[in-house]
Amino acid sequence: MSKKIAFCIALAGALLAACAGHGITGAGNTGTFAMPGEPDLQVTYILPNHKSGTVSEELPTEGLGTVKDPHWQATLGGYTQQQFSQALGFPPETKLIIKNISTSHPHTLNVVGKIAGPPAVFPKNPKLSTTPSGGPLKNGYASGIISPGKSVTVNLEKPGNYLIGCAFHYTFGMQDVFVVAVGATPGPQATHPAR
Ligand SMILES: [Cu+2]
Repeated sequence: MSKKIAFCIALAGALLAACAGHGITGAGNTGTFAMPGEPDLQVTYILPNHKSGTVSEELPTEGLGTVKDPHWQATLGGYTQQQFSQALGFPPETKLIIKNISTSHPHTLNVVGKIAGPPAVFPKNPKLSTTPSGGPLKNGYASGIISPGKSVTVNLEKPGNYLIGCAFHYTFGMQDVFVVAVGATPGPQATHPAR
């Protein structure tokens, strides 16, 4: 066996060990380790990215519309993962892109609260920050101001039902439910955009 082949086998084994040791709950997907018997050789590994998804946002009156969601027993609007406003659903460990599809208004995505289940009752006047909170989607998360056409990325980690809204347009109908759960799917869409 040539030295090169032996090295490759060792590398593959080390990578497998690193992958197996990584588990499915880790937040990071890169790391460094030393090769056995080769203390000067550092190997950096990059595991495949987590699943990704995209949420688009804009005012209901800009085109997304509003939907009376029968499951959540609430009027939802301003956010979609398909075409028109809907409750959002993604599995944990999703790398989520939040895209402002408006051509003229800045928007945000803030987590207003966490609920056990329906009905979704939105607080009247929550204090919603326009300063980015950083960190994963959780109670108190704030995307910060997203300019028209721009995006921010957030990781989904903890399962839950989150009430979300826009810091600028919460009272203009930008209120939604965001479900993070294994097998979560989006809710029914607004049937036509409000203009
Ligand atoms: Cu907004």
